[in-house]
Amino acid sequence: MGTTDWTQLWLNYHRVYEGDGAWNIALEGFSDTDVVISNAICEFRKAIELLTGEQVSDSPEAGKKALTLKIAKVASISAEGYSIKGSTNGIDLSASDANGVLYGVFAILRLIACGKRADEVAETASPSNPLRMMNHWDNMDGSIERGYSGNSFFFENEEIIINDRTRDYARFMASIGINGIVINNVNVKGAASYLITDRYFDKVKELSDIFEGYGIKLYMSLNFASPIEIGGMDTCDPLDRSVISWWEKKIKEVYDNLPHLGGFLVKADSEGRPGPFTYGRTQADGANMLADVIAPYGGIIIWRCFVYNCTQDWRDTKTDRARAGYDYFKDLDGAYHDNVILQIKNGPMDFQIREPVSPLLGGLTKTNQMLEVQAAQEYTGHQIDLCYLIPLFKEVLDFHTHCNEEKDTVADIVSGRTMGNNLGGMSAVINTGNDMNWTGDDLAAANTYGFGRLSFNTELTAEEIAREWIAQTLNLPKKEEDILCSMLLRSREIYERYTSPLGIGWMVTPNGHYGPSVDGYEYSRWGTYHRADHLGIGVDRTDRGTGYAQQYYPENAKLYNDPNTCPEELLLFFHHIPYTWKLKTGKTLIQHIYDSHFQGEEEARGLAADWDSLKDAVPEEVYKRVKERFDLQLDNAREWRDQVNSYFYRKCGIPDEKGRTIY
Ligand code: GCW
Repeated sequence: MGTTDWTQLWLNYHRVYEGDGAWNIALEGFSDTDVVISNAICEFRKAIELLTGEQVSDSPEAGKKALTLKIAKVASISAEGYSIKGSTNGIDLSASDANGVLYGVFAILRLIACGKRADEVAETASPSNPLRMMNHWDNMDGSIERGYSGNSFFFENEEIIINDRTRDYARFMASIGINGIVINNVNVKGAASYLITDRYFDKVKELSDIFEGYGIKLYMSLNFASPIEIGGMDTCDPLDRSVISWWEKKIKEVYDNLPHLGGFLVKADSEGRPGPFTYGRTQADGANMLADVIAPYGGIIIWRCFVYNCTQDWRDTKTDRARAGYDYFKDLDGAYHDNVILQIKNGPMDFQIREPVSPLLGGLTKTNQMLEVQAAQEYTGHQIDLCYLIPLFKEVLDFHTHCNEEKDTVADIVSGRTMGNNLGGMSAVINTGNDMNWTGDDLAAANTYGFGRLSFNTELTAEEIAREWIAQTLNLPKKEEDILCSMLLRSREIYERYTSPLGIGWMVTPNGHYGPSVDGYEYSRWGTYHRADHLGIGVDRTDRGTGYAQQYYPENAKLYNDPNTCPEELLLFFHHIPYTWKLKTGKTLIQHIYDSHFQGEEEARGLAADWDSLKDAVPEEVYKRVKERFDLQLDNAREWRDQVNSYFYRKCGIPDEKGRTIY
């Protein structure tokens, strides 16, 4: 494999054992004229030689054991699923479609890279979710909103970039089961509005074809105000006949040029983005108009529920940003057309290190839903601080909404199992960029990898995913793998300890969202955050306060409404609690704040020390890059510890029982 000036991430095929075979490929029911099949075979050919020294050849060297990768079409296997079984004769791979073959080949390679011999591989799987998507917040000028890994590898100077790196990116995404990619920022501005015009059709088509070769559909974020911004009209009212006919003409033109386009992602009436509210229309009016126009082409509209009043007055104690998504979208449940999916952030606020699960997930019972999470570490350390987010994603997926007797978890809902619908899934705001290691911090690639694997198989544990990622990326001996795996699994709660407590987020520098600023957002138009006073901290979201807790089904509403039953990690999200309140540990709340911040900073130092212990086990350049970030993380943890502890000590005057220095 030629060297490139970017890493191969988890497709970093390393020698696992010296094989004695020579491989041939046998196809039954599939043809390598299908580009997906051809790419799958090409991947196997390249990887098996690196992994075992064995070659794929029609004329095997003498003395080599003949091995066959038999790829057979079996109609009974679910869509995009596969069944693989190794034996002394080679490997049998069965699938019912080309994506299943591709995912089956990557599964074979993953199992071998993780230590199996070819004759030992065995796995049967089909995707947990119909849609498994990455959302790029990439801008046409090459910048990335909330991007911490360099610039966009899709866009530069308002042009679309297509090169070998593009193909590698498609390979990486296919290897983790991603089947949909939104290439541009949901804040569609300037040139991005023209992605649906002949200014960009050729390049978008070229990009779409590369994705198609890896079983991935290309999607674009759409400017709801396109009729105005590129159509020269004076309205984008979704019920205006002239607007509808503009979209009918435009979408026909788009699909004439981009026949395989998956559809559009839409952020409307949110943070200054245009939308149906401007014309007194509902979110369903907006989504359904676009959905009807795109339906003849098999396209879908993914409509984001991140709608809230971002000009609210912080003094208004009844307006609660956490309520907004449910308040705006619950009443329209069932009003959306079949090719609309509502994309819902995991929490009611905005990708904080800890939030309750959005009550809209499962609150909607007659509408297609997708879960949106953020792999980009906007509020969780900017890919400087280590924060393995898969445990957070798992918590959300496993959350019981009580929307249904037996299939009521978020994983059930977004997979379609709860409602029996076939449009749903998971999206991640991706954390990649054109840094040579793709993700800023090499260890942040565990989040990219983990989201993909989890969206394909929601039963995987955070530890299983971590170990898979480590084995394929760094191929460490067991002892060192255990150390790195433990670091990943501890990192989310360590970050939470020095930046929270107990469900309070947002004490972060405004706009940049890295580093502490306890009151940075507290008196802003963006919402209600910690409401700390000299007696206590937290927001009363019970039926005596903002009433947010009542947006959940009764079982959860009751649990959250009472501070004695509310899960302690969310206590201050739902309640205003006195500093002298005794937690389950027997500690007062204020002592917990002091202890958790001292502990968090100590544990961050523990992460850095663990990484130092791996110095001789990982490539030198990887060690150095990650070490630099741990040095920064330690500064950050200390800053958080001291600013948060000092803030609350000065607020309440209650000293630290352990007499530690608080400024
Ligand atoms: O978290 C906020 C971010 C914005 C982002 C917005 C959204 C793309 O600060 O940068 O805009 O959420 O999710 O739309």
